[in-house]
Amino acid sequence: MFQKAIVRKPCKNFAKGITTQTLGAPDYDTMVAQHAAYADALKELGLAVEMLEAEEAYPDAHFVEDTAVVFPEAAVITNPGADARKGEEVTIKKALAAHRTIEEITAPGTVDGGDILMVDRHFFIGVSDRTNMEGAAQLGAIVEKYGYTWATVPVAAGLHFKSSVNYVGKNTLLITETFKDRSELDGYELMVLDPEEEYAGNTLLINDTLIMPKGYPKTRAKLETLGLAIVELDTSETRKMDGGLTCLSLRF
Ligand code: CIR
Repeated sequence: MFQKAIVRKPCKNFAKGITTQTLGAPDYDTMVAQHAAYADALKELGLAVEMLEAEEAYPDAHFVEDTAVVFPEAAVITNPGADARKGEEVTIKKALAAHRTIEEITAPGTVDGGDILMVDRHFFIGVSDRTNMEGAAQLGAIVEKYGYTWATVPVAAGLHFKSSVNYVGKNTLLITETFKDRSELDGYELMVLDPEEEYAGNTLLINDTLIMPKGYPKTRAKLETLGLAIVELDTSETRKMDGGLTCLSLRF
């Protein structure tokens, strides 16, 4: 069960972050409102939410998920894969040190938390443009010390592994078609997204509730078969910057 979350207010500069999307310029006031609604949703699900100050020097710093991998025994501070994002982890390390033993990924290893999916005592480690093999091996060695298993998975599409694969409870992974024949996912039920709704793959399981992006009815219908509560949130501005629901928080 998650009890806490760390989030960070988007900075005024957030539209200068990295993006591959061509959905237009995001609006700051709308982003702040959507971000506040996200924090409120986590609070309504019983989490104590710590909202860090905005970081004007780091336009992507509200995507806190990429800067750490947190599990019950420790928090691994990452070395983010994009040069413009290196340094975001400094304030995250301070915040997490109050809650967990700190471990760290060091250069030349790089890891973005968006590539890391923990399911029970297993870590999927996506190897992507942001997470390299060296970073994956460092993270694997750390989690192994604490008794977890791990496997790397190549990220052939999308920014991060969790852009395409997420755990939605009931032994089920919500995945894009690209991942449907990957042996690393054997042992799980696979719920394959409609190609038009791949963005909704980034659905976030908080205890027994699924938080999904608003406006993906085919995915909602599939998720309803799991029998869990579902909350929809508007993520329009986050999406313009290549982000989704998982990226906006660290849960533990
Ligand atoms: C980036 O390209 O790094 C940000 N604009 C988006 C990061 C999204 N993070 C995530 O999916 N975990």
